[in-house]
Amino acid sequence: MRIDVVSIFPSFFDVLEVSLLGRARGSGLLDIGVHDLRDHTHDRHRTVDDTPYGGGAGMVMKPEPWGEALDAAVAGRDDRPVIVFPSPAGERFTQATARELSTRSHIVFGCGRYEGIDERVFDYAAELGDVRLISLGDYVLNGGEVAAMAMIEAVVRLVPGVVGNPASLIEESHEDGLLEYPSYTKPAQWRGRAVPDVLLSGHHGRVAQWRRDQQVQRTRERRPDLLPPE
Ligand code: 6GU
Repeated sequence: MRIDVVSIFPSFFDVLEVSLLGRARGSGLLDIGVHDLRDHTHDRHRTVDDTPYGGGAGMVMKPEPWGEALDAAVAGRDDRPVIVFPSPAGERFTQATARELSTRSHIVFGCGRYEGIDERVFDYAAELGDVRLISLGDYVLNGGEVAAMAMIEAVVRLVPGVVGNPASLIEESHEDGLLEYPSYTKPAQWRGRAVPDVLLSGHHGRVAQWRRDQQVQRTRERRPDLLPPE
């Protein structure tokens, strides 16, 4: 998988060198390019934004640097990319979105500031790839960088070979529509707190039933919106 990121804060993405993603990059499963939007400006001040036509608060990102940066992000490739613009005004990002994106060979993330990018950029981007505006949730971040990072991690760990044990991908929260069951390890007693007896019983059927019950109970308490209406 190839990922290109366009941002005015390219150093945010230095952290992609470490951990799971760093290993994926080292192993050749993942190739990431980070592009500084300001490298595609041509004025002395490297200007990326301007006041909005029609007035109003805040600044809007200018189209010309975005056009050049997106051209650079797709240059030399013959596969049609998906171009993701992280935006609080987008569709919600879910595990299903992550699964879909994990099947693509090339993803471009265009990280704008939350006030917005000139609307014509999205229209132009649709000539280069399949455009998606995607939001992490109903709250506002200053820019798309942190959101893109979260999406990259959620997507890349689903690429075959990136997570060492594929079984750990199947049992986790949101893959079966329920929250994860609680986990315990040794010691069996810790600071007056015991591990539930059923987990020490060695009875696989009862363990499985208990875990399923815990998943349903937790989901009902914490995320009733995930359950079918009663
Ligand atoms: Cl994707 N971007 C911004 N700027 N804020 C957000 C978001 C994205 N998702 C939730 N809040």
